[in-house]
Amino acid sequence: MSEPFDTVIHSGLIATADQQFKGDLAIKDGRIVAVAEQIAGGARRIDAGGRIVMPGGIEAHAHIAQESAAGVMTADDYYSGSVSAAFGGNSSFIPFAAQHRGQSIDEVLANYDVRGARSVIDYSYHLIVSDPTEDVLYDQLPRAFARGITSFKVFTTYDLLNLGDAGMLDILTVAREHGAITMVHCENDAMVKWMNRQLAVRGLTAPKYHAVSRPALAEEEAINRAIQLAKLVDTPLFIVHVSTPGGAEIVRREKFNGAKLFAETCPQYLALTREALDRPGMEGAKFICSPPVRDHETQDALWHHVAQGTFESVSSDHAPYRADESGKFGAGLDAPYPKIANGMPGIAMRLPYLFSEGVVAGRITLEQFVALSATNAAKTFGCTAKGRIAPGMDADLAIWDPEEGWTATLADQHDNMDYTPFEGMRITGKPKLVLNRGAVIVEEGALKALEGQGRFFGRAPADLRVRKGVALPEFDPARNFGVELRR
Ligand code: DUC
Ligand code: ZN
Ligand code: ZN
Repeated sequence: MSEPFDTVIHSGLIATADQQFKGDLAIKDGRIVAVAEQIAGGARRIDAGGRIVMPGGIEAHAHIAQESAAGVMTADDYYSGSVSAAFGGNSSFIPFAAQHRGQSIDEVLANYDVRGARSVIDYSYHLIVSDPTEDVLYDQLPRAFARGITSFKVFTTYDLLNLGDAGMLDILTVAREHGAITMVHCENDAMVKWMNRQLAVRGLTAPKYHAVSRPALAEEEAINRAIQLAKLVDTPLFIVHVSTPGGAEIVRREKFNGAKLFAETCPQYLALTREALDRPGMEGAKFICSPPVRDHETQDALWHHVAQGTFESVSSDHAPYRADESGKFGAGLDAPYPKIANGMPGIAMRLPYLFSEGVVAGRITLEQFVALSATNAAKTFGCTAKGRIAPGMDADLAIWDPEEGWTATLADQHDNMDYTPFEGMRITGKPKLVLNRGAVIVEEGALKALEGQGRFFGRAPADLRVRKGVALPEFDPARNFGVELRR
């Protein structure tokens, strides 16, 4: 009789978002086909040796082979970015495909399809929409959606990206018609510009003033506004990179009240403070990201929200700009902070950091770690074959040694960067074996995958089963004008 399984992973502690149990799992043709206490056979048998077997991470926020609005290209392309992600325990990722003003969505996606073809792990895209013309809204976005690109990101700030409230309502309405989820970067543009002017006239332009220029209030105001706009249109919203307790509190309250709302925070807001921006010379520029990293009270409060379920995911927001003229310092080695590229790398550190400071430090459970790493992102972004360990799912898996202690260095990142903001951090726990659709892609610190081995995956609408929405009386036909919400 021919061997029914390609691979059996045995003697592991299988961890899902709901439970952990000792068991085996079997893989055939890239999919999980059995999960049981003991499974015999398998053309290849992998001994997990009691280590954790969990879904491979799904990185839902990364900037890969992406030009910023100012024209600066990220240091990582889909090869280096996906390799770095894989070393960090991820089996798939969803970077952004960014529209710049004047570009059609079809042109954007054609460009990213060429870039994405180099990935070693499975990938999809969130679209960034910066130029919502009639054609984009009613012809191109629906076409992208039909391809399984079911998430559109917008901004409330940056002159070349900010759509304004009315533009955002237009996108939200199109998203509603098609079942897409709108992601939003929330900072009050006028507050940031006003702060920039206050600092500039006083000559305060060193990196540390970046953190001063973007107050918590600016984020909180914009989060609240974006949520109210999405409630008006009654459509799902995802708040990216929440960096403030006030913002997280608004998210928690609105979710509790039923809004179709999802959110993430990122390791940098849990791990770093604005003191990092005050390092000597221009070192602080390495820690410039928006919204900015803040203070210890913020870290404690955000960890509390992570543990209490305010956030679906902890995402890296990997935005790799090297600390040279190709990245951070395109405007000069002593550029004022508003001209320094925004963002920091971290795709390989997201899961080790979250495991170490979350699970090992006792802040979250192993099940929460799985949910925050993969399962919730799969539900939110419609990755229907990923993020869970169950028969029929893609065999996207990571085997973790929960005890290995190590110190983070640039070499561990396997990216194209010249620094890691996590340099020197002590970490407990490491992904030892990572699989994507049954193929081993990283094993004991060695890359096993080939360039281009990853596949594009289309996605479904968000899982809204526990997000019913908030019915507005203005759109209740029985009470008002029989008005049905349309574009
Ligand atoms: N927003 C992001 O999501 N990433 C990098 C910079 C930014 O402003
Ligand atoms: Zn952003
Ligand atoms: Zn980002």
